[in-house]
Amino acid sequence: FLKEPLTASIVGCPFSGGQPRPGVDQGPIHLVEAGLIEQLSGLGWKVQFDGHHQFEEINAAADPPIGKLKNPRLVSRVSEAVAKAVGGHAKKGELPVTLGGDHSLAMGTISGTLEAYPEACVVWIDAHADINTVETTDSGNIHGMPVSFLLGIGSAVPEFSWVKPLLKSERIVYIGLRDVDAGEKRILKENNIKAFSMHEVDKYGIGKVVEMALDHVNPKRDRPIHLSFDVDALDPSVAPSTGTPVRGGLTFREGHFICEEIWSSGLLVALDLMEVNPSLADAASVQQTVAIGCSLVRSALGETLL
Ligand code: B3U
Ligand code: MN
Ligand code: MN
Repeated sequence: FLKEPLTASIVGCPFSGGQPRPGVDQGPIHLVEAGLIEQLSGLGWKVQFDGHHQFEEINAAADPPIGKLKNPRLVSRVSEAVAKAVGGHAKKGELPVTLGGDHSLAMGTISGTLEAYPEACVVWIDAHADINTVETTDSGNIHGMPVSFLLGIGSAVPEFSWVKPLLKSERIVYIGLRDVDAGEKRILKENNIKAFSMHEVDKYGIGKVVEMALDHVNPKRDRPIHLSFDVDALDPSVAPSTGTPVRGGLTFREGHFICEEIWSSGLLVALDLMEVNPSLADAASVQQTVAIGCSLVRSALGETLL
């Protein structure tokens, strides 16, 4: 699906409005400062990056909650802008690589991908399901909700009417889950959404889990793949600098293996690397998390394959 010369378009999204902890907006800045652009060029990619998105002008001065949802107007406008950016790159046959920022941005990235590739499927790597609806959210943090908006489940919020329910429940699969709210478990069940929790990773091993995940969303291996990677899917000992770390996550190799398998499928059309928060944890942990973020992106773009 990608055009030659292989081009990665970096969509830097310094945004934190989908959750309450400041600092996640600095994630993309740290990833780029750590040398990600040069590293991808070094792999032979043409890399486009003309600075991080500036969301300041999208300043929702008065943005009171809508129901429980926090910063709804801001999150909506920012993710709409991201959808346009990602969709534009994807339509040109480039690979959009979105650096978060919090995971509410995936409402934008996946909308953009589905605009360009309606038949695409989503592989969502996360400790969390991020599928709360207006009805089920307890926190009101929209980074815990993007999947429900993309599926069009739960009651509609007029502010988010630009998000088209283009994602079918059989076209998304999760790997890494271990902190899923009761309401989310019900939604996953009711909508028959396939999810491989850490329990399945332990039981079958990551190789089998990735194979089963792709068999589900992409049985003929002919659909474009959007990989949305929340760094909190990794164990906190591996990636400590993130807003909501949960024990018992993916190892360094399991995380990389997922990226390598998706790359070797030849079907990757969009990548998100989300929730790196450099203001949480000590300097060494920040450096470790940023380095792993870069390394996951490189793996998804073909580094580790011989
Ligand atoms: N499910 C909870 C917690 C959460 C979701 N995503 C993250 N945390 N990172 C919620 O707030 O919806
Ligand atoms: Mn997430
Ligand atoms: Mn998460």
